[in-house]
Amino acid sequence: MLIHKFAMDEVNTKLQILNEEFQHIHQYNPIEHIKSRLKHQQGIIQKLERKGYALTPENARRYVHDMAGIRITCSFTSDIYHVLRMIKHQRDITVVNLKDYIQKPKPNGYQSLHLIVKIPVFLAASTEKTLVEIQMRTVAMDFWASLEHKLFYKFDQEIPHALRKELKSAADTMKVLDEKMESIKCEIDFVKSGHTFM
Ligand code: 0O2
Repeated sequence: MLIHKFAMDEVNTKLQILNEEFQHIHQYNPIEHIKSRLKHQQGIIQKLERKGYALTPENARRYVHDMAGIRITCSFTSDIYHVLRMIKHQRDITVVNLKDYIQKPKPNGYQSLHLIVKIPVFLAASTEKTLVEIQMRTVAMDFWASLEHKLFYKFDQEIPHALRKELKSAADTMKVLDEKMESIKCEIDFVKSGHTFM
């Protein structure tokens, strides 16, 4: 797991640099919080079992791409795509997979942008290209996903139908709220750039 920790630390440092540089230039932080975690052994076993692979270290390396995971929370949806562009510009990072559950939410209402990136970790005697999962969400998406995640485990992975319907309705409200906040931000940016409303 050490190599995944190193890769996660590298990506974390990059994100902090990008956020601070952006703050310095634009007096604004696109990133609200960053959380990171290494997947527990139990989580790795569950993922291999769910995907139907034998429990071997080779299969873990080959099929579990979120051993190192970073979650970025942003205020606005546009910030998520801004951070995505900044990540794509990093010459030593390769985006190997991108799932946009914001453009295309999951049927239960889940929204987030998921990236799997590859980053070289320079060790004393070798360079190891290592995968890190990055999930990006707005504060509202994160609120929804945390609650849904808790209920998923509380109800032993089978959330009752009535609650699922309520969660879907909350996800629709969350989308409307994010769109409203984005439009207020556009109006503020418009005024800050010296324009006035008619
Ligand atoms: P944990 O405990 O968060 O680590 P993959 O397993 O990545 O090969 P999958 O399942 O299609 O393939 O990946 P996807 O859709 O990119 O989702 C991976 C992670 O996104 C999950 O990790 C969750 O963290 C999060 N996620 C995806 N769908 C949902 C959802 O409906 N609700 C919530 N709350 N989170 C979701 P893990 O490993 O499943 O769990």
